Amino acid sequence: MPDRPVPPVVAARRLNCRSLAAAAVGTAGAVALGGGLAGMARPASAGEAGHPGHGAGRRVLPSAPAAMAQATPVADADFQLGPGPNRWVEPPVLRSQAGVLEVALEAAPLPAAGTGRMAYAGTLPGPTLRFRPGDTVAVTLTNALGGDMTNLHVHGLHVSPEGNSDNVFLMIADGEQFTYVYDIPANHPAGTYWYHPHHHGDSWQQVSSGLAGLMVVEGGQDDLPEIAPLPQRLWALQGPFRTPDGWVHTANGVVNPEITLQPGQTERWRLANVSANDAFNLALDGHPFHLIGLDGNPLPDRQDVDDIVLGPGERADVLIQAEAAGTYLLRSLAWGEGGQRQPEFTVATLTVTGAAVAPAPLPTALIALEDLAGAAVDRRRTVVFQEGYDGLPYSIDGAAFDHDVVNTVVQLGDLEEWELRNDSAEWHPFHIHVNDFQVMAVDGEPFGAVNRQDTVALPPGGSVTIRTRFTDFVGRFVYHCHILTHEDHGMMAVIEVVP
Ligand SMILES: [Cu+2]
Repeated sequence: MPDRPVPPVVAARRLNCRSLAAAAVGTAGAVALGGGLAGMARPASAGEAGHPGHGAGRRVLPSAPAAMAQATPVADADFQLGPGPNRWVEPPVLRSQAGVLEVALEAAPLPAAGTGRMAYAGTLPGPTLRFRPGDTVAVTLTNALGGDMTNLHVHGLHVSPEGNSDNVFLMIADGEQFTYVYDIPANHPAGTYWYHPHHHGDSWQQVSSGLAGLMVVEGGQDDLPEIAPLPQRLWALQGPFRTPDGWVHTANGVVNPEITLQPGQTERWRLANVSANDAFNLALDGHPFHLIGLDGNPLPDRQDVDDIVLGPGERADVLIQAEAAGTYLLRSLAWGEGGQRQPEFTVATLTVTGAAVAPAPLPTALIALEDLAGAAVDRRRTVVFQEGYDGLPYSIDGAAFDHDVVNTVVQLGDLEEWELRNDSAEWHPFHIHVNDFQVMAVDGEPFGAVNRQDTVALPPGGSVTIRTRFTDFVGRFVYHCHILTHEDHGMMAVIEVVP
C-alpha cells in the first residue's frame, strides 16, 4: 500500500509508531504502553524470562517469580479451554433475550497449580456478553478469589456510574456476592467492549492474572449490507502469562491459535487488548487491516492500514480478506523503548488454503458521527500526568488517587476540551469512564479525525487534546492511565458530573 497517507484515526492508535512522521503527529519514536516502571522495582524473573514488558507491581503474582523460574513444569490446565493445543476457540457467548441479559460471574483462581491465574466463570478469558442498545444487563458477581476484594467495570459503556451500575467505588469482599445492573441507552454505539476488575491497588494483579471478558453491543454497522453477512471472530488478547515454557501472550486463552481461511474469504475481526499493561502492535503478514471501528465506536469511513497499536484496554474492529494460499503470522511487532520496550511475538497463525472464493465488496462509508470540532466549548482544562512529582511515583495534577477526593467537577451536558499533558518519559494511555471523546490535536497539531474513543496514548513529553460531552449521567467516576500498575500506584483521579 505505497504512498497512502496514514489515516489520522489510525494515528490515534499508532502514535509514534513506525509511520508516525508520515502522520504528522509530532513526537518521533516508538509507541510504548508496556509495563515498565521507571524508578520502581521489577520482579527479577521478568528480566530473566526475557520479557521486560510485564511490569512491576505493588505485589507479584501469588507464585513467587524466583521460585517459578526453578520450578518443575506444572500441568498448565488453564490454557486448555479449546479442543487441543493451538486450536482456535472463543469463550462461551451469553446473549440477551427479550431485552434482558442475566449473567452470573464468579471470579475465582484457576485450577492449575502454582500459576496464580484467575478467571470469570472458569474460562480464560471470561464469557462474552452480547446485548443490544436498550437492553438491561444484570451481572451477579461472586468474589471467590480467596482473599482480596474485587469489583467490576464495564470498559467503554455509556451507562450510569452510580448505585449498582458502573460504580467502581464499590468493593466486593471475598465470599460476597453483588448484582450490577446496567441499563444500556437506546442510542448506545454498537461495538466491542470489555469488562474487568477495577479495584484500586489490585487492578494490575487481577487483570494480569486473567480476569477479563468481552462484551459486544450489537446493531449499528452490523446491519450494513457489506458487513452483515460476514463471519465474526472475537479476539481477547491477553498476557504476558508466566508458564513453565516462559512468558506467553494468548488469544482467547490459547497460545498462537491456528486459523484457516479460503483465498478471497472475508471475515470481521473484533480485536481487544484486555491485558493489564502490555501493548499489542498488530500486523498480519501480507494482509492489510480494513479498519471499521475503534473502542466500541464505528468509524465514518473504512480505513486500510498495515498495523494497529492497541494499548491496554483498546479495541479495533477490522475486516480481513484472505490473500493467496500460504501461511501468514499475526504478530505483535517489537515496540516501545526503555522500560516499556516489548519484543516481537506471534499472536496467531493464519493458513490460507482451499478453493478461492470471490472477494466480497468492502464497505467504504460506514456510520457518520458529529464532528465536535464545530461544537461550542463550555470549558477548557489542562490535565497533567506525572511520574516522580512531589515524591509520588505516579500522579495526575500533583495528586495521587484518593477515593474520597473529587478532583474535577463537571456540569451535566457541558462540552469540555481537555489538554492531556504527559510530563513523564513514558507513554500513558488516558482512559475515562462513561463518556467517549474525540481527539482534536496531538502535541498541538490538529488531528483531523472524526471518531470516538475511550482511550488514547499520551506520548512522552507530549500532549493530546480531546473534546467530550458529559451527557445523560451524573455521578462520580474516574479517569486514569490504563497501564494498570500506574493506575494502582496513583495515576487516577475522580470526576463528578453534577446536575
Ligand atoms: Cu501510565
